[in-house]
Amino acid sequence: MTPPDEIRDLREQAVARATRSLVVCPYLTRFRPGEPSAVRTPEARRDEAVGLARAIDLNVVRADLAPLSAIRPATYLGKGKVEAIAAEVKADSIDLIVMDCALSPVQQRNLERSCGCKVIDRTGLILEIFGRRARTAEGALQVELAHLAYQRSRLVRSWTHLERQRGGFGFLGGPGETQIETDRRLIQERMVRIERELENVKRTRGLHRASRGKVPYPIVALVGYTNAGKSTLFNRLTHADVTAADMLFATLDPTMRLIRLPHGGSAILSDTVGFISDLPTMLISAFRATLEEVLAADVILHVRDISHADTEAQGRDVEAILAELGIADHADRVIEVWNKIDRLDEPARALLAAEREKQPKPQLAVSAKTGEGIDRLLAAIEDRLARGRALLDLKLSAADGRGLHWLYEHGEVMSRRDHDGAVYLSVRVAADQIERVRRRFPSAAIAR
Ligand SMILES: Nc1nc2c(ncn2[C@@H]2O[C@H](COP(=O)(O)OP(=O)(O)OP(=O)(O)O)[C@@H](O)[C@H]2O)c(=O)[nH]1
Ligand SMILES: [Mg+2]
Repeated sequence: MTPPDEIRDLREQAVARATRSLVVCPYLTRFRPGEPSAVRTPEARRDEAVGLARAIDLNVVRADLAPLSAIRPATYLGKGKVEAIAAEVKADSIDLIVMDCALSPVQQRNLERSCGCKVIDRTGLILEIFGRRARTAEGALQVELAHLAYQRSRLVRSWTHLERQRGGFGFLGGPGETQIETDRRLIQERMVRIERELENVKRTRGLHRASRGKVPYPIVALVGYTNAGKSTLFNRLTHADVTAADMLFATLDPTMRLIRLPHGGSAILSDTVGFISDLPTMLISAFRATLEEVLAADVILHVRDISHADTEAQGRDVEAILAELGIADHADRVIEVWNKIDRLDEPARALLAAEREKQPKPQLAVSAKTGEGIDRLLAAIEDRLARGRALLDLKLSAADGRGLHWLYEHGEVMSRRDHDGAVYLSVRVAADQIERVRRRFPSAAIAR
């Protein structure tokens, strides 16, 4: 992190900590079948909303549930509830209300008027978090694009300005941030310019990848609900030191590292942004390019916090987002990683084992924290990568240094025996390399 970033972070943190916030979680009391979030309890949703508010250091003074029989077009909440909140705002000197729902611009403005303080909705909050976390030029551009799309959808007086800044959109106010009215045309122009810039960034990155393409490592991608333990697992597998924190959306920008597989092969592991229920669609589309690239991986590890009360709902939310990104057709590439088993006691583990028996999908239970199950996970990754590849048995002269070198470069040497001036190898190669190997080493025979 560069020093100016650090200063900005500290400033934003200080402003946020001084922002007395009220989290309000409206939920419909009528059950709506087919709604994925319906499986969560209102309390669980409230805890998550508080986690989101804390992710940008807001001082959460209270968190209220707001049961509703119907959504009011003007204020979202009913009149009585709005009055009660207005009284709370006064009594507790609240500066900001976080509404854990999607508000229309009119609802937002009306609530602000009635309650006498700023109001943001779930989308606004998530955008703010993403803005804070973006560290790369690409991440910042994608977040800005998403934010502009959000603004365009409202076109009301906004607290943001069109000056480019890394992220912090300044809904909390702060020095140097002016409130200006923006119009559709300005936003549109800015969006077009950002899209062009993103193209450039992508092209440069594409070049990097092209040079990396000479080393044909398979890609293994981590995906999962925010806070599931992706970065912790990334660190465990790569011996790296990526930020892992008990914080929603700790990671935003993709990170890649080489991992070693049990038989000496290598793969590139990528860590990326986590998902959440009701992830704003503008964020999905802004991050689509990055996500799609990550998800073009050979193996996708869907990391789940199996110790979380909402683990099922979280798993389903992630699957829904993957489906939206077109991954559903490639379900055979996905391995579920049931993480945090160290948090389960014996009876819970027994239940989990029984549950795993019933699962049609491949899954492995691990603890990224203690390392339990990690060897099995690596073996499973290796096994999955081996599909579509062949194991060849070869005999080379020990003097054929170049041939040996070529095999180590292009294949995965599973075993080697040196005997009487000859080298016996079992080498795993990609399907499209088999013919090449056979031409070069006519003795090569498919072992399995
Ligand atoms: N007990 C236990 N805690 C874990 C385990 N794996 C991760 N955690 C904790 O869970 C929290 C979230 O971990 P991260 O690795 O940051 O999660 P993430 O999926 O990268 O989260 P985002 O980047 O926010 O999407 C941290 O406090 C970790 O220490 C585990 O196996 N066991
Ligand atoms: Mg992370």
